[in-house]
Amino acid sequence: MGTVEPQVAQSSAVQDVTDGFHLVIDALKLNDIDTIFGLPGIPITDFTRMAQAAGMRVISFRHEQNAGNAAAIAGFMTQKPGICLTVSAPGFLNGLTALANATTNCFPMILISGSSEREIVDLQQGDYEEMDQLAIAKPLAKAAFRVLHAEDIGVGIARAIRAAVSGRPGGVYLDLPAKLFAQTMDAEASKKSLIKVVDPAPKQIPGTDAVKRAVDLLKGAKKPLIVLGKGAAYAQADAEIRSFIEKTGIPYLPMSMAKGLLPDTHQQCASAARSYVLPEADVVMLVGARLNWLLSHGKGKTWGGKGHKDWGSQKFIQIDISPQEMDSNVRIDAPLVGDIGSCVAALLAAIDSNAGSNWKKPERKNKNVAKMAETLARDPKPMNFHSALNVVRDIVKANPDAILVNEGANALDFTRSIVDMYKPRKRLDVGTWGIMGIGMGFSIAAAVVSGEAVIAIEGDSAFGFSGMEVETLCRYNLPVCVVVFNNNGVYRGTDVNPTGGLDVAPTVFVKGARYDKLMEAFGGVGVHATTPAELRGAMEEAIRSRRPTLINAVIDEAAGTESGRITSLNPQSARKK
Ligand code: ADP
Ligand code: TZD
Repeated sequence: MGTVEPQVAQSSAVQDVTDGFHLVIDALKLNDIDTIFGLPGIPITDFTRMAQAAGMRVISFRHEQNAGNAAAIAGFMTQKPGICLTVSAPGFLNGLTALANATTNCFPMILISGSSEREIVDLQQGDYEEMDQLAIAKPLAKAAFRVLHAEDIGVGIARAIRAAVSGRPGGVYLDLPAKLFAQTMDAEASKKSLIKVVDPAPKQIPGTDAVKRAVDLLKGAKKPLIVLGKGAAYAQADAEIRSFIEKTGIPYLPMSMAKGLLPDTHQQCASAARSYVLPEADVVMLVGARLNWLLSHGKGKTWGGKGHKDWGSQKFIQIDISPQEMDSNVRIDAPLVGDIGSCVAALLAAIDSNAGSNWKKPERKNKNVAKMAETLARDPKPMNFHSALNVVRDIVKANPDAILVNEGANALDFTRSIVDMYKPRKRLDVGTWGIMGIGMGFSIAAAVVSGEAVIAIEGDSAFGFSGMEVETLCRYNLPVCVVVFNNNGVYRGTDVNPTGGLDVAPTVFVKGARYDKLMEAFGGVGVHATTPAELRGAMEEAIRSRRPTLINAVIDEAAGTESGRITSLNPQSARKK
């Protein structure tokens, strides 16, 4: 007994004090954040251990950019900010690309980086991994904060959460200096200092005049069209959006990550007649989609304008939570500022007519669908994008809950147009920047957050940016089936060095590479597939077994085109040859 008593006394004394490590963990948990994507090292290694000990899911990556991409897409899928945790300077910089990409795509995430000693950093005296991270993050993030004192951790986390998810979501940087983690604080006082954020993303109700303006425009329209963007997918107003579209009968075009918000096979889906409906429409309602390059800035030939800068004759209604988005490219005749759920509900209550009935029967669409079916049915040797994607299309149809991650150029464009999606937020891809490298980070987060099977369709170049994370897939035994469309290079594998020198052309990789062996190296399943039948068998088995799988799908190296669908964005010199 004599030896026990002092121990009890000692531990109760320790319990009265907490530290920065535990306060950050408590603040996150208090706000229902249960997962951290990161990579350990000074000064956050113990933090990762303590977070795991406290019951959080800590997913460790091989490179911070992939952890950051995981956090960003977790934010998109759940409306809670995804957390990425890194070490100072180089780890922070590795995570920063993902943070900037999240901000660009309106995904809520928080990049938490440990940082070196302020006194030394600010005097530039050469500390270990010295960098003024806050200053560097600011222009690339929606908001950036630093916490210097343990008693401010509660406020710091609360501000970061609000900044990430309220209004237009985005990436937030939170700088936590090494010394902060070690600071101690009275446990009772520390509890009171934490904040559980109430209503982090408040509804924004549109004005009644703005709703009327939009309804009037729609009622007067002869050929209205709805464009659904990834903001509409993010908003999780799936039922309201579907009701509005079906009640009005208006055809709709889903942007890439809005595919599946309504099934792509829906009779009002105009994807297969995109080049027909955009110039034909007289009123276009944008729902969570920006008129950026992906929509040709709302003008030019795509929209029926004569020259590439000429406006078509459409009038625009735009639903967006960001008032500054309006008029960014062309005039917005009826801006509807608010959250998509509230805006669509208001429109639904105000509209009675079947505004979409003036469109002709969808002959164009049916013709294009028939043409595509013919192309998909061919069985060329070697396999090309179409014959391989015919398989993927069937597998996704049979497994509509599976999440499809997609990157590459041709591998991206063909997958987007060939593979139908059936449910909301099931397609995750390169987004607004067309960034390569999201593949494994998105796949890991999608599997961790949803528990569903993930299918990643990857160009061989695209895969290389995050390929080392197949070890992470194996380590956490995630149900991810990676399909590498291997055509021996960037876009294709047929370029030659014009000098006849020994170096291959800049776009060409090692011929006949076996990406499947990479997965086998870590205990996952690797398959080498040269025919659609082999690909089908391997994908079916991967979905069934839920084991991490990588299928090296050999694609005709001549099949791809330069930059896929966006060849025209490559600058062409005006110099006469
Ligand atoms: P896409 O690339 O699919 O066309 P964008 O990323 O360009 O989509 O556009 C998404 C838009 O959605 C952004 O302008 C953003 O402000 C908006 N947005 C995001 N969440 C909401 C929301 N809950 N309510 C209204 N607008 C939203
Ligand atoms: N670096 C980053 C970060 N993002 C990019 N988008 C690029 C480079 C340029 N790029 C593209 O836009 S697509 C692509 C690159 C390198 C790869 C295309 O080759 P792939 O796909 O093998 O992934 P396909 O199917 O062969 O076209």
